[in-house]
Amino acid sequence: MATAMIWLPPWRKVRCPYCFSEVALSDCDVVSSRAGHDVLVPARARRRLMSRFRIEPITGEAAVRELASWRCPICGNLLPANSDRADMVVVGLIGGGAAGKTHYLTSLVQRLEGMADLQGVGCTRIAALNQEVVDRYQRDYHRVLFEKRERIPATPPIVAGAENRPLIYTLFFESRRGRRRYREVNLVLYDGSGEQMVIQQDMVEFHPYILHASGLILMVDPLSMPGVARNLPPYLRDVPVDAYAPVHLLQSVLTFSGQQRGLSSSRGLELPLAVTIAKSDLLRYIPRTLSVPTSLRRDSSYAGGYDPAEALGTSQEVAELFRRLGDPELVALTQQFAQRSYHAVSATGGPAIFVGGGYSMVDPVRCLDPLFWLLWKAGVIRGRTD
Ligand SMILES: Nc1nc2c(ncn2[C@@H]2O[C@H](COP(=O)(O)OP(=O)(O)OP(=O)(O)O)[C@@H](O)[C@H]2O)c(=O)[nH]1
Ligand SMILES: [Mg+2]
Repeated sequence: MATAMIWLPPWRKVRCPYCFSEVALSDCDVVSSRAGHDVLVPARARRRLMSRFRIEPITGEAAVRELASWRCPICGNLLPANSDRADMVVVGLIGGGAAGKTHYLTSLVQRLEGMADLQGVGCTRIAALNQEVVDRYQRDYHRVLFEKRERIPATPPIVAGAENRPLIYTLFFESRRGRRRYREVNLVLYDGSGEQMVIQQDMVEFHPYILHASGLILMVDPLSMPGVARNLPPYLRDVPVDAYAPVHLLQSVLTFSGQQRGLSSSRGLELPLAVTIAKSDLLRYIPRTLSVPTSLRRDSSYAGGYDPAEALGTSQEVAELFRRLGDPELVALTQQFAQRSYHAVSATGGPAIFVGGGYSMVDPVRCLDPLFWLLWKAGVIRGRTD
């Protein structure tokens, strides 16, 4: 099946994007993605000493015909077929129920697929990991919000025996490093039921991505910000919110991540946190005296590259707003994250219309800001001035 060998350093392991175990590719069967997952090259056939250091890339006609890939020996899921060469960035969306995570994810992917912003930061192509990801994004996200212009239903909790499936996209960057022409980055986007993730035991069992993410995007519902909620007209306050959910979540992240890394929870965590005010369109309905910067209404563009100074300026504006109008306990908790940034996004551009509950138009604002900050932090994209 293979046309060439790749030498891998013996210590090189890849992380499974589903169970987050570290596995050596030499321990993984190469299997077909077709139903039944026939084993094409068993791991044991490669268990001779040298084969631990030489990995056959999955190439060739048979590999394409079978959509061959490595199978994680721990959870049985198929690893991305580019696992021998790609970097992985796991972005975890967190937030309480109805905070706006799923609508945000929908608008984020739609904007990434538009390519103009990705090209601006040096990415030449984006590709969904497989047909399942294409179909699932189209069916559960894009069609509902952008074609039918309806609200996406709440994300169901994961039940025992099931697992949370991320959306995975490969970003291709032109590279002059080494012999490869492209650098590949697997962007793993995780969402989950907010109601479930605030229960500590369920978070650890069903949403392990929260503790294995390269960075987190915390979606904060403006209705959970006291200074916003009390100033909004009642018809926009029709949804009950668990205002304490983000506090609970960050407390859990700090405790468990600290424990995982062997730190005392009082030390700032290095995990990047993008604190993101969701549904920023609602901020238009609060009195002008609360002085929400109008710049937050304008969409951002990265077609000319990523400007860290500009991103920092916007973050400082949002941080100030967050301190003024947000829950003081949450504000203080976010400050425990040594690497943090503040953002305000609108996935829809406006509230759903009263009659029918759908959207007259969907016009997202600033959805790329939190993700591009995380990608910049992870070293995936360069700033214009870096
Ligand atoms: N005004 C406004 N409403 C939004 C926006 N995004 C989401 N909503 C509304 O907020 C509600 C909840 O949004 P979701 O994206 O489903 O929230 P979630 O965080 O995924 O919730 P769970 O799946 O229950 O965890 C929906 O009724 C949306 O219509 C936005 O950008 N602006
Ligand atoms: Mg959801």
